[in-house]
Formats: sequence, C-alpha cells, structure tokens
Amino acid sequence: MTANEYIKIRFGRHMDQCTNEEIYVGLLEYVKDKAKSKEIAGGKKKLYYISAEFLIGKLLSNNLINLGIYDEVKAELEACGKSLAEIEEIEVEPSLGNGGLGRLAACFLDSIATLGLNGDGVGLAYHMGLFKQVFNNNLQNEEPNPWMSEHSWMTKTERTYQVDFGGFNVTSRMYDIDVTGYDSVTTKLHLFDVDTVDESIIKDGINFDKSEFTKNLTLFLYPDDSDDNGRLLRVYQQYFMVSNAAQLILDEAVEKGSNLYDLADYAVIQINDTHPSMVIPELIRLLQIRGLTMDEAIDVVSKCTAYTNHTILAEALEKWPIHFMMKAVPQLMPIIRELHNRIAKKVADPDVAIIKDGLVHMAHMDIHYGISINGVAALHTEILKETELHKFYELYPEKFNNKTNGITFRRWLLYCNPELSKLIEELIGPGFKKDATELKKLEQYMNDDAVVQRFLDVKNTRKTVLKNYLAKTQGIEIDDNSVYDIQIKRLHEYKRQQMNALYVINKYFEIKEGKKPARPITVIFGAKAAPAYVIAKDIIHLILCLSEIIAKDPEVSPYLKVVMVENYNVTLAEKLIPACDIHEQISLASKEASGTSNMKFMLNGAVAIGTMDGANVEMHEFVGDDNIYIFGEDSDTVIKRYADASYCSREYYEKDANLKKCVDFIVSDELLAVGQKENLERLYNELLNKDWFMTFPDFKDYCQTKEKAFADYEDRLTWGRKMVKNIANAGFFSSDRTIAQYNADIWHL
Ligand code: CR6
Repeated sequence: MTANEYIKIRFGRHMDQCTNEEIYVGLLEYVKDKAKSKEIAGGKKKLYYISAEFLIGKLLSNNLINLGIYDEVKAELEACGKSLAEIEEIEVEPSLGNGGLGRLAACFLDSIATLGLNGDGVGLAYHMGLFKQVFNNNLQNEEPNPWMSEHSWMTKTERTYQVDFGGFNVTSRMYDIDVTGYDSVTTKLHLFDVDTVDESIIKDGINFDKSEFTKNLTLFLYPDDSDDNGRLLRVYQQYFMVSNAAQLILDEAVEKGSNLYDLADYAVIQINDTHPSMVIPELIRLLQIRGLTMDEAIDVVSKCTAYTNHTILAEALEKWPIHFMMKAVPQLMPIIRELHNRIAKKVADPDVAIIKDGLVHMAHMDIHYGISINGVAALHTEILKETELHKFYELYPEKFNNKTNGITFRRWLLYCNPELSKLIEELIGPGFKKDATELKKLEQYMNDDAVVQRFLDVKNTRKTVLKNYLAKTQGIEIDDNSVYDIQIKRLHEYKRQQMNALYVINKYFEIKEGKKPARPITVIFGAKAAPAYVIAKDIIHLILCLSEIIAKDPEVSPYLKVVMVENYNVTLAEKLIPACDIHEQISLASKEASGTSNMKFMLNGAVAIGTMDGANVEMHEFVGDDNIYIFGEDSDTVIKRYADASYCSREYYEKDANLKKCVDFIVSDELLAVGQKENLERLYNELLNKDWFMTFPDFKDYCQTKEKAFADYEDRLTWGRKMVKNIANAGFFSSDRTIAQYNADIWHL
C-alpha cells in the first residue's frame, strides 16, 4: 500500500485534500506499520543498552530512508503539491539527550538494527526533556521542552512494573519507539514513565518542587543537582530506570526459557556511563527474590554487564553518598556492602574500593563486577589504562578494551546531505551506504580538478541552505561567501569555547588595526550550558555580547560575524554540519574522550582545526598532516602539568601582550556596555586566576594555525582536495564498525 492509499483509508480523503498535520499523522502511522512488519525475529541472547540519554532526533525522514521508501513518499507528496520538508517541520524533536553520549546511543541503536542484531535500548521518557534554551539580554535562560504529543513515535505498551523506593513505590509503564535499521530489521527503544508525573508543578522556567518524587520523577533529564534534593532526585531517576530494565531483562529471559542461572546466555547489558550502574545490585536483588543465593546471584550478574566510560573528568564518575542510597534505595545497600566487602577482602587498596569515605563509587562497582570496560577512542582508552583507572587495569588487564566511537551514516550523510551522497554515489556507486569503507574509493578523484570542483559546489549549495534556514528559523543573516567556522557541542570549559571567543577578540582587533581577512569569516557556535554551570553560562554571555558589538561595528562587521544559534539540537546540527568549512575540535588534550561531531563534519567534507585529543588523533592518522590543522600541547604535556600543579595562567597573561589585550577586552567598556558586569568579571577572573583547562598556553598556536587554515582556504582546489581526503577516510568512523566491534568483543550476539 502506498502512503497515499494509506492516508485515504485513514482520513477518507486523498493526500491533496489533507492538511499538513493530517499528512504527518498519516505518515507516522504508515511508517509505524511498515516498521512493525520488519520487527526482528529475536534470538536467544539479547543486548540491553541502558542509557540515561537517547538523543534520537526527528524520526520521520530517518525512518523513511531506513525503510527504503523516502524517495517514493517524497514523490507522492510532491505530486499532491506538498513538500516533505514542510511536513517534517511539524514533528517536534524529542529532547531526550544532552550531548555526545546521548547522540552516540542513538547512532548505536541505528547500527544495531541495521546490522540485524538482537538489541534494544532502555531509558526514561522525560516529559520536558533537557531544557529549551532561550537567549534574553545575551544570557541563557531555560524553559521546559515538551515534546510528547498525542501523535508521536512512542507507543504505549501493556508492560508495567512496581518500583520500590525507601518509603513509597510507583507503578511504571513502558513506552516503545521503533528503531528501524537501514534495509534491515526493526528493534526497540523502551522508555519508562510513571503516570503520577505532574507537569503542573513546574514554575517559572524549569523550577519545580524537587522533593515530590512521585510527581517529578520523569519530568526532566539531568535535573539541577546543585542541592541535595536535586542529587537525590537523580538517584531516584537512576534507580527507576534500572529497576525497570532489570525486571524487563529477567522477564524476557524467563519467557525465552532461562532458568536464571543461565541468564548470561540470554542477556548482556551495556552500562552507558555510570548512570545505569545500579542495575548490578538491582539484578542481584531480584535474582535472590527469585530463589538464587547471594553467591549465585553475584556470579550470574558478573557475567552479564559491561561498562563504557565516556570521560576522565571526575564529575561524570558518579559517587553517591551512602545516606542518599539509604534514603532512596535502602534495599540495595546491603548488596552493595556485600559487593564491597568481597573486593576489600581480596584487594586492600582503598583506591579501588566500592565504598570509600561514605561514598559509593559507581564506576568501581561496574569494573569489579562486569565483563568489560571500554573507552571511546584509542587515546582515551590508553589514558584510562595508564592514568585514571591504572590500578584497575593492573587488576583486570583483560577486561579493558577500546571501542572508538562512530556515527550513523544514514542520518549524518544520506539524510542530512543528499547532494553530497548523490555525488558520491555517482562517482563510486551505492556500496558505501552499506559498507562505509568504500568511501576510500573517492581518493582516486583527488587530482581530478573537475570532480573536486563538484565537491566545492555541493559545499556552496549547503552553505546557502544553511543561510536560508538560519534566516527563516532564527532571524540570523549570514553571508554564504564567508568561511563558515563552526563549533557545536555542549558548553564546557574543557571544550574551550572560551578560547575560540578569545580568537574572535583577536580577529576583531586585527580588523580594527586594518588587517582585513581575505574573505569574511562567520564563526558559528551552538551549545547549551548546564543550568547550574555558572562559568559555562558566562562563556555563552561573552559570545553573545561579542556577537552584538561586532554586528554593530561598521568597521568590523563586513569581515567578521559571530553567531550563537539558539537551542542547539540535532535538527540544527543536521543543517550546520553539511555547510561547514572549518570545524573546531579544540578541547584540552586528554580531556575529550572522543568527540563525535568531529566525525560528522569529516564525513561532510569539513576540515578540522584541533588538538591531539580524543578521536582527532585517529582522524589525523587517516588523513595526514596536510588535511587537518593540528595545534597545541599534547596529552602527555598536559597530564604532566596537572600532576606537578605547575600551571599559572597569570604568567602567560603577563608574558604575552596580545593575549593580555584579548583577555582584558572581556571587561572592557565596549563589552560592559552590552553585557553584565558580574558575569564578565567572573569569567575574566576565572581565566586569569585559574584557567583550569589551560587555554592560555595553546592560544598563540591556535591563532597562528587558524590563520594558516584561512590562508589555505583561498586556494580553492587545494582546499577541495582536503575535503575529498576527509570524506574518503571517514569510513572508519561509521557506528556500524563500532557496533560490529562491540558485538565481536563483548556482546557475542
Ligand atoms: N560529552 C565525551 O565527553 C564523547 C561522548 C560519547 C562524552 C565525548 O568526548 O564523544 O561522551 N562524555 O562517547 C560524557 O558524556 C560523559 C560526552 O558526550
């Protein structure tokens, strides 16, 4: 049945007689039906990918592509005078993630289904998502980001569970979202929710009574944890997620014939960062209720779980105070104590203990009681082994492994850049759509000027698309003849958006002094700052203030434009990435575990300016010095500098007059005229007195390397060759490769 026929039956009218809203609803149901017909038959063993975040993005076009009916439906719509792009605008992007970790989980689900693996995602249905970012007076404000509606990709299921907390319990319900594989099977994303959640308790912005747990449990992803009730709420959320997951896992195993002693033959659980770590004691608890002894339960669970570490930053290695656990989940504490004691008996070193100084170290539990621990890029895994988790590595060298992150080429090439994928297909055939390494064949065209020019033409087309999109959706005007220099990622000091902002100031001065760039530069940022992360919000404030004063300055504005897009999300990324010329991957070496926007940009023919950090290191290996702009100190130097506590930012500031001038500008009259004194001064002092992520030592090299990139950009054909080289070598970064490795080394499905 065609979409048109389906809609005719649904609404009693032909597509051309329907409103866009009706067509959207019709297509949604049509796609759901098609997806259902491809549901995976299932095998004995199943993967459960448990994650606090699934940043899935809009699903209509993605599903049409994966089901192989995109062109057909698009043509049907066009024949009725409708446009798929307009229908897509009706869909609200689910706000179920924060950054790379959540988008990675979404790419992984796509690859799991595409590879036909028996694996589902398990997470929570946050009603208001993360938050919606709005700018007022050059400051970030947060608003709820509702995304659920009567007609959505979520399907209510009959599966409900009881989840017990200290002093009360709730009844959960499971909702399912179909995960369509590309020309393959359909798997599921299970999202749990509670009926008692009450959206009306949200007051001004994203504030709500943090102590009403039955009402606020699934309101927001990452609720503010700057006070005790906020932190406690996170524990409640995490336990709610894993208790549901554990009950689901045991039920499904038993349904398939498991006697529970053989659970490892039926289930493998990937713990995505430490948010789902409580699944370990929870499974042990449930297995005991179902008749196993403590010994047996621990033995069974120890064969089922694997942990992915996504950062070496202490903030993400969660440690929960025992008194929180006693309050929220008292039933788990005896089990956690038992897990702790067993290790303490074998290894006296308190550094690897599960309980230490009144805190439960979630990652330590994962490492002792799981089958695998992996980092997300080669350098990151090495740093884990050598430094951060060295003592664990000595205990369990065989458990450590690397799984360099990846991205799904369906969303990040076929869907977001149809012009580029068409060109590639014309040149090397359609094989790359299923086997990303075939992109390598593009290298044969690197010296064919006519072909290289076509890549440049595609880039120009996409730059104009972005220009029009930003004008329409954000009221921002940009010049599509300028160089687009883009940094999009969560706002965090280690990612060093502040260094990019200092570069902007540097450029502003140069232009004022008469040194005009060969071509106008558009510096684009997209980033949300965690609501309680004060300095991150100050950095946004700085960028917005710079944007304003530069736009108002007739001497500078023809040559430089600063844009901070509002409410950066997957939908915006899909427009920004294909249009980008130069992408910023400038984290302090050693701190960015992998990065994944770097891979998306590379695939879309942008050239990176970056440090030797995360997956940049592997990208550099693939494309070589000429096709990526590497600068800055390496991770060994940085790690040493932290170890000997020798860094003093003020010394750099005093030594380098240019740097000093740029930093001082943060609190200049020009900026204070459009910004808030409190915020700008705080940021200025932070940089001068601390600069924890060491922007000053790298600043000069950063500026010089950027100049080199801008100069090279003017030799268009040579630049075009760099683009082709990057695209041709992006194949390794397909999440199909990553998932195949997880399966071969850890899951064994
Ligand atoms: N911020 C890492 O920082 C990595 C992703 C996915 C991050 C980033 O370098 O690419 O995970 N870590 O592995 C965490 O979220 C803790 C991220 O998204």
